[in-house]
Amino acid sequence: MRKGVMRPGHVQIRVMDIEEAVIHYRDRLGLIDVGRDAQGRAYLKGWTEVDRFSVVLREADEPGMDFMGFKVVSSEVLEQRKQDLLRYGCQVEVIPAGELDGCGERVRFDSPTGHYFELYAEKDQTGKWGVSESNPEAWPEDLKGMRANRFDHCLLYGDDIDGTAALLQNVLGFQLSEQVLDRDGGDMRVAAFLACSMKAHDVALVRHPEKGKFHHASFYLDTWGDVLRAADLISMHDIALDIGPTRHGLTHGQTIYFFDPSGNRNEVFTGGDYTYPDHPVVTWDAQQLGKAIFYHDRQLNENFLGVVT
Ligand code: M3P
Ligand code: FE
Repeated sequence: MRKGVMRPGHVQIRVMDIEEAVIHYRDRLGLIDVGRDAQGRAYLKGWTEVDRFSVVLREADEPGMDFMGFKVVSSEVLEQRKQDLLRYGCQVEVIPAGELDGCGERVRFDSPTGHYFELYAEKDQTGKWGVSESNPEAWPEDLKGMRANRFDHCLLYGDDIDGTAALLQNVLGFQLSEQVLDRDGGDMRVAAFLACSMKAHDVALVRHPEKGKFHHASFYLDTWGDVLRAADLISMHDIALDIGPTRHGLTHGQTIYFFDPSGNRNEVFTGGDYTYPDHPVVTWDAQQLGKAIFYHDRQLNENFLGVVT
């Protein structure tokens, strides 16, 4: 049952050189640069996103993800979910409005995999970028690079993925859309894909010995042609390619993965399945993991599975 959690609203990513990172996320991914804050963090968004920002880059000594934030439908829901999180036993920290420029109060909580998530109800609504709210044209003409249209999901690596999945499902109303089970390992779940919306997933978890690891942040493109065009841009700009263009078995999206200059993995993708509340959980066997991850190659790739920030 849904509990008023609407969508992934932001991710704060650690980068080692903020200027290089802004060039990558703005000019290669094609996100809109919405400015810097007093701490020097850079704010960006996909052009179709109605709120002020969705990606925050923070300069740090090592790459990775600081936190992922979800927008809830109202301040009342924010308060209710905060109480639920406290009752569930999470460590909850309330971060005052304005700590992120243009964002209201945030309720930050930890999770069994060591990732930090946040909920918030308010963020400045600046509207889609480059198109009007009345009689909007199809797209703005002056987008850069891959023309990513929204921040879509994160994939996170950590140890107790059952614990984090249970927290997201039981307290925040996420639905398990897909999973990978190791049939030889007593049906141990090795991956969980979770949706708070109708999408294939809004966050995904993969079992991994270390806590709090970041596998990728993903951005949505319009067409398979745009995924191929992203591959061209990756070559043109000598960006470190991970895998693709290809299709996932899991969620069936058409995808390509690459790295930002600090080594954080990015995905751009299109298509993919959808999740209604009555959909059964789709289950892949770990023996078929190659095909589940890369539907065409059907080969496991050590780099893809092993490199996380
Ligand atoms: C995706 C996606 C695994 C799968 C990744 C899938 C196991 O990133 O967007 O569907 O790493
Ligand atoms: Fe992904």
